[in-house]
Amino acid sequence: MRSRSRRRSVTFALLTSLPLLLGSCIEGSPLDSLDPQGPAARRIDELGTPVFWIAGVILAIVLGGLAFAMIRYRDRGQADPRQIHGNAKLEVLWTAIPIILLAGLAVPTVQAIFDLTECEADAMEVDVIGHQWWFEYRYPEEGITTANVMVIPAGKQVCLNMTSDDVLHNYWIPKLNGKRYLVPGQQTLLTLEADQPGEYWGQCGEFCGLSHALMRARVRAVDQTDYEAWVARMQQPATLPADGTPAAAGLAEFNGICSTCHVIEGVNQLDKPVGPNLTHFADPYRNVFAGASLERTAEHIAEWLADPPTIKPGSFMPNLNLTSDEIDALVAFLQGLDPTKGN
Ligand code: HEC
Ligand SMILES: [Cu+2]
Repeated sequence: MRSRSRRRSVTFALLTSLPLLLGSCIEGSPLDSLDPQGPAARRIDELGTPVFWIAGVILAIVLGGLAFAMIRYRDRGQADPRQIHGNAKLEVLWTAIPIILLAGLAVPTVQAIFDLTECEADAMEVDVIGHQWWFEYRYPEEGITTANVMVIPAGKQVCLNMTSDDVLHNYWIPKLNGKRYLVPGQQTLLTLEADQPGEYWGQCGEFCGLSHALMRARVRAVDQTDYEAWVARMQQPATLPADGTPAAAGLAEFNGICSTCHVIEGVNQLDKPVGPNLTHFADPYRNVFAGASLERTAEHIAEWLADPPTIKPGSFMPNLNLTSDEIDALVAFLQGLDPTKGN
């Protein structure tokens, strides 16, 4: 009985640690925090790597000593060795070494923590607002409001002023920086800078309710000229459909049902919109939606409109019982909200 239950717990331990072990072999995963792609993430990595090696050497020494003692002095029926108590020299030594090590590590760590909370004077600003379960981005100087995908120029520091509209959230783009809380009623600060143009994935880092796992984020870094072109088109009002097209029927639906929660500039205004700003929903850079959990394809938009809470449990966009004709018209309308197509 005893040995069977022991065997079972060993199997259990092996099986549960196997995925963890294999997970660490994944190459090129988008949320890899050991693959820094910007100065802030690199700063953290440069701190973590030496600590890892120091801790690794200590682990090897301690486990090696333990294994040696277990084998060399195992019970072979020999007589008890001489009993001793305490050794002042050794105890001072193994208290002093960890103190010196920890104090030595604390200096660069505290330094990095303070450096990472500072924005450069010429940094660009973006306000990040957390909502259950999506991130909103506002560019105060440019007058832009968008959601899910934050567009930034590569090679430039972006200073994020962050807060939350409801509960605690946590903004985390592992390849660009560590994570920081979004706190209701408070401002917190984080910097982002990407060395190269590219797509950087993120994830809300604080359990914030039912659809926390589907509260993701994208940062898209682009060349300065592409960034300026994006800003210019985002500052335009929405691209609206021509009369008589299927998309025009979608615009009518929007005005009837959706305009109480969503804003489309050039169509409606709200004091406090509940849902994401949809003005340029189909901009080529805004390739994901619903908390960056879905690719922006016609099929996904149709599934979303049919019943948001089945896709994101607890979603504050209710099932609006739309007919399939209404959904088709709305998909055409939403996919037409592309500022690169012009009015
Ligand atoms: C009661 C408020 C409410 C109404 C009414 C509403 N929505 Fe939403 N909508 C939301 C909220 C909240 C979200 C964010 C959901 C999430 O990501 O968790 C959302 C998300 C969306 C998104 C995804 C946007 C993005 O970029 O992530 C689309 C598209 C959308 N709604 C379209 C519509 C359309 C079309 C209608 C009308 C048929 C509509 N909504 C009606 C509240 C509403
Ligand atoms: Cu969250």
